[in-house]
Amino acid sequence: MASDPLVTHIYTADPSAHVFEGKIYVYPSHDRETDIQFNDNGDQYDMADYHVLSLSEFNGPVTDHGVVLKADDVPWVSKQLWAPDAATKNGRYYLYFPARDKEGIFRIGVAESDRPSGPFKPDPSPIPGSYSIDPASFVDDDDDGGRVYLYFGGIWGGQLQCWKDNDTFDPSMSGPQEPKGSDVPALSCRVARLSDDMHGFAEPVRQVQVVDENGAPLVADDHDRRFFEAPWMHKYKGKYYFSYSTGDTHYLVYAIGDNPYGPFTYAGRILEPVVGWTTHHSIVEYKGRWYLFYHDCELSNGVDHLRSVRMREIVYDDQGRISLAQKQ
Ligand code: FUB
Repeated sequence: MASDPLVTHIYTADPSAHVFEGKIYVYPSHDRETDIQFNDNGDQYDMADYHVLSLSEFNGPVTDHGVVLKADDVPWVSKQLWAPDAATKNGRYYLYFPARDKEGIFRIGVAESDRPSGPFKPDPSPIPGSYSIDPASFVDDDDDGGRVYLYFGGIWGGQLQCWKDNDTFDPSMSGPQEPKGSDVPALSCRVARLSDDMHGFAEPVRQVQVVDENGAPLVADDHDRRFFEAPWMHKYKGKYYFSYSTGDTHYLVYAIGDNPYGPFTYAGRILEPVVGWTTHHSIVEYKGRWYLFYHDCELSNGVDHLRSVRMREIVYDDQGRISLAQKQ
């Protein structure tokens, strides 16, 4: 049971939803028509700008705030504005976005605005030490006064497999290459706390580990459960929920931990495969209910790079397990 697309006048994907100023703001990718053939490198996802959407109620009217940032306005970008996210601090708003730099390497940039609907002014260079794709911000309501973290990473076209020790890039590992073998640990999402000015990392980038019910790290061959791309972090009843896409098996899954760095114990699936190759999501609480934002390709009749963002309610059971609400 899919909801209606949030908007149908443009294609949108990779929704990052947050509650800002009493409304839900959604920061999606803006998919566009292209004649680039589908490949494992993701060249067909050739997006050139971002829009921001907002809404005040589940299944209510959605406002498109128009173009808030263009690739042409970012000095370091060559192409492919992929999945963005946003965060706020001290009344300022920050858009985090991945794109290929002039060497074809995915980096993560930041752009700033005085309002959640943009427009956003980009920094002239990507975040130092950033790489790969799919940034997801998380503001922790902890005792330390709201530390902000940025999760990121994606394998295959997202180039995570090309990076060793945060600073060595091996372009020969582009495409669908990842470690193989029954006991080789899976590649993992990255995380770093953001600096107070929100424009850089405050610490070295770390790996996020997902373990099974016995505490063993998930292995690379465990395609049904291992991290592929599209990380998201949210907190529910004091626990940290790390969720992500399994990529080539097309699930949205989650794992639970006791702090923002993990380890996180694999806990199950949130969403079964949708129409289209990619699946990407966010989870947000709004007016006491919880919502999943995701995308599929139903509106484009299955064209993988023309996706539409949708929204569904989720619920938690007594053990904190997530499922889709029966009544939507
Ligand atoms: O939209 C381009 C890429 O497709 C995203 O970065 C991935 O998460 C996948 O949704």
